[in-house]
Amino acid sequence: MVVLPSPFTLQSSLMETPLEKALTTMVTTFHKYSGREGSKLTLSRRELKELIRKELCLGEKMKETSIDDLMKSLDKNSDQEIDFKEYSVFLTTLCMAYNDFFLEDRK
Ligand SMILES: [Ca+2]
Repeated sequence: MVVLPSPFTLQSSLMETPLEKALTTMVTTFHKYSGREGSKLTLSRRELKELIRKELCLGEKMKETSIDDLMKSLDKNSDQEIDFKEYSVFLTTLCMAYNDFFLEDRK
């Protein structure tokens, strides 16, 4: 396993780069919603729905059934909660989609 320095030890000496800001946003956005009800370290269906609706443009267009389907596909251990690892798979999927749009755009 690769051992990385803690971002908090680096923070004092350096300005955050855009990529580091993006990482911070990905982490803090999770915790902004995960702390609302139940376990503070996981997203319930309601918390996931809020996050998608408020933080992603596509969320406004998503139907309840689509959110249910998304929840089911992300909830790998079927505990009805989205933990950080499951959330990071969701972000990776979004990231890949953004990359596809980016590549499509450059054609
Ligand atoms: Ca889960």
